[in-house]
Amino acid sequence: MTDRAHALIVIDLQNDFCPGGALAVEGGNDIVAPINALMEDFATVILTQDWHPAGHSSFASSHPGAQPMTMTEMPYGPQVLWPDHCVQGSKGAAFHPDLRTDGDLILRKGFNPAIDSYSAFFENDHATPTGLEGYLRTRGIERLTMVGLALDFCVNFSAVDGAKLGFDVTVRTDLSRGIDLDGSLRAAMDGMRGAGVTLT
Ligand code: VGL
Ligand code: ZN
Repeated sequence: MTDRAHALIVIDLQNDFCPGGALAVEGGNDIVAPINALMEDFATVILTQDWHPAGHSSFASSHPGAQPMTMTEMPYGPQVLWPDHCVQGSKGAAFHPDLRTDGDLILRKGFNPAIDSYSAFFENDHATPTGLEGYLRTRGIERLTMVGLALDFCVNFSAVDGAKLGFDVTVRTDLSRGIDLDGSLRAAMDGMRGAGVTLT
């Protein structure tokens, strides 16, 4: 029997995060087929899509002289400056062509020009909600399994926020891949564990 209170959240499985993309995560392609298969086991499937306007404040190109993969200080705190990626409507922002996209909800995030949004629940100010919490609660969903890209950024922040909000969160690390910027993967695993996320 499918557990109606348990949703699968597939994070940012988009061309720009896969090999050949602007912010490619090693092995990103390998998780597409098994994630498609996993969808069969869930009554509710949600996909998130990183969805930035051109010139987004998280792009190094928007900060004169800044190099990608360096840090800056934003009004809401420290922020990694990324290569331009997942620009709204671009091929890079599209889902991996082999990914099943017939899920229940596609949640776009990162569209606010001034704030990045790693988490599916809150923008990077940790205060502006995306509305996902309300969607899940009004549908009676209590348990979340998360998979996708990148394990140390959007999967990590989504999992920790979900756990903080009281959802029972499992991250399938075998169906996720990380960027690993300056030890970010290790820190993310420790942070998720500390927040009560189950890592498998
Ligand atoms: C992501 C960096 C920038 C992610 C999104 O999906 O993990 N990482 N934007
Ligand atoms: Zn992004």
